[in-house]
Amino acid sequence: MAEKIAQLIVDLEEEQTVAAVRTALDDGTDPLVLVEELREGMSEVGRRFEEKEYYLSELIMSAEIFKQAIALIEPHISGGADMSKGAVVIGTVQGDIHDIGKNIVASLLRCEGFDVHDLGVDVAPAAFVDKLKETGAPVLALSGLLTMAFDTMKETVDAVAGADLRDKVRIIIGGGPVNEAVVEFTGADAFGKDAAEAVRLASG
Ligand code: B12
Repeated sequence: MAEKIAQLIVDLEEEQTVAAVRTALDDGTDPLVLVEELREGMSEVGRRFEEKEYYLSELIMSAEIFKQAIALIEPHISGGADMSKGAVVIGTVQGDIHDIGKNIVASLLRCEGFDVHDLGVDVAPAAFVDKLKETGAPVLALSGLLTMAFDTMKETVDAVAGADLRDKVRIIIGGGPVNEAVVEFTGADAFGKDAAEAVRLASG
């Protein structure tokens, strides 16, 4: 079953993907297995885009299907969470609107008991700082997939420092091209390759 869901999203079968996710949830399938399936499907869509087998319209379509599917799954993974692990502020940095990976990270953090404040996409450095002040969150998670996002990640880290919060907030970053060099460039504390690493890093 699960394998079929990844293939359905790759084939851009909107109704069938949503129906298959619904059925799997009703059958008691672990929601995290379904999230992983969707992620695999999106990775394949990304690969096809890069190989020029798919165009922008297919990307947008797959992202739309992903959003509908994750909206069905999310209540099943956040419902029982006790939020005892502390607060995390998360968002995609300014100038970047990619949010599929960020949403997976937010979902898994919620599932693991974090109180997640998701600011969405194209988030200005000042908005991250305001949310950190409001919530007192000790962890800031920044996502970005565009190379130009590295600059805004750095600006965001600088803004946190400028607000005298740097020693109180652990800043973790991620998104397709992010690596150790980006950690150094931005002044963040660490980067994670996937949502499981995000959970590990947020746990300190
Ligand atoms: C889907 C997609 C889109 C969708 C986005 C839909 C959405 N709602 O997100 C749409 C079609 C809208 C889009 C638009 C654009 N895109 Co685009 N897009 C992609 C694509 C194919 C897949 C990205 C994706 O969702 N991957 C799947 C997720 C699950 O992976 P992920 O994001 O990396 O997240 C995982 C990890 O990185 C990690 N993670 C993520 N965030 C965080 C945060 C923390 C703290 C941690 C620890 C971990 C973590 O965990 C996640 C789960 O495992 C990539 C190509 C690719 N193969 O990556 C191009 C890509 C990122 N896009 C690209 C471009 C250029 C654009 C556009 C500028 C295109 C255009 N000409 O208009 C616009 C961007 C406009 C903007 N201002 O942002 C380029 C970027 C090139 C660059 N180096 O800058 C890429 C690489 C494609 C390419 N090869 O050219 N895109």
